[in-house]
Amino acid sequence: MQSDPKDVEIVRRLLARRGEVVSGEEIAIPLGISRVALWKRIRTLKKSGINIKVVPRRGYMLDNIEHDALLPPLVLSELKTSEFGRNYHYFDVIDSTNDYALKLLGEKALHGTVVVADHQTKGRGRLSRVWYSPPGKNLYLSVIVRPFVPVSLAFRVTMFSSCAVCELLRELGMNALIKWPNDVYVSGKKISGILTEASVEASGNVKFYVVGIGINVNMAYSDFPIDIRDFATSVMIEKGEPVPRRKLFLRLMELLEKWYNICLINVEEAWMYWRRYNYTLGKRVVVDEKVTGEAIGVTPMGYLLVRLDDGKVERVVAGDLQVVD
Ligand code: BT5
Repeated sequence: MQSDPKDVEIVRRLLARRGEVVSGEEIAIPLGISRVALWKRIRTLKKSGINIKVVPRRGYMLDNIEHDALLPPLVLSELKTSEFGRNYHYFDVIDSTNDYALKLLGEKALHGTVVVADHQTKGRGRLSRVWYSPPGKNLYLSVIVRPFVPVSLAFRVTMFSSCAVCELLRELGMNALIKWPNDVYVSGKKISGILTEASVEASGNVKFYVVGIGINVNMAYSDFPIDIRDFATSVMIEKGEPVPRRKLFLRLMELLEKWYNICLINVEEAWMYWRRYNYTLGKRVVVDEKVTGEAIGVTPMGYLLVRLDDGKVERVVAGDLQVVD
């Protein structure tokens, strides 16, 4: 589901005077549409789930807004970014937002296009692992970004996104930390996972990147499957109360845009943030149950440097990492 700019404007005008009755003329005239056309649009917006009240002979009113709804007119009427999220594709249910972005939108899509779903039936992690994606609780989104680095530096795409997620959660008062290569952790548990995928031409040039981000927002402990319950957390668990999902999404768009631009202009600043709020560096780690030692750094390509117990330094390209102390 996408949104017509006029629908977005209708919602914006009602939101600006939230709780007040706004007459049909006050909306229809500036939009250059008739009152009947306005009524038809309002009817469609209501059907899509936006709770606009019709007050006979007086006009329309929006007061009780669902804070978790991610419907396009609600999101777009409040979005403050210049590129990220401006092109917004929303689904109540989809297999995987990354699959849709890679296969169906692909190179036709503008930079910053976002695919969002309330529920994923085949949410994926790396190596086709499952990303648990129940409805109504969390954020699942994929952002399409222009290739600003070659595929060898794709880690920077994961890096700018993890800086954005980390800052988002830190703004909420959580001690969020970035775990190499693609997770954000709070209280030693996974709260967010990022899956960066590139569409590459035969020549090796990147056509576009898709950054898939899953953030656990309003899941309770018992909502998680038993096997990950003790290793995963959510914003609600950490804060002790539910948080409005749309507000979180809107701020995430701003922070993604901010960190993308930082990466373009001064990647060292992004590295500094990434290192400062890192969960991995300086810790004793085990990667893929094979490499054990101290994580001492990350190369510009995103490889983890591990100092083994015999003093040799091993470069780890990818893998599953456990922090052991
Ligand atoms: C990731 O993979 O952490 C990347 C997850 C990316 C998900 C987003 S959602 C939007 C977009 N569309 C998609 O289809 N995917 C992206 P990985 O590092 O492989 O971690 C996967 C592992 O995390 C699983 O094997 C579980 O152990 C654990 N896990 C699964 N669901 C989880 C959840 N909701 N919260 C915390 N941990 C989870």
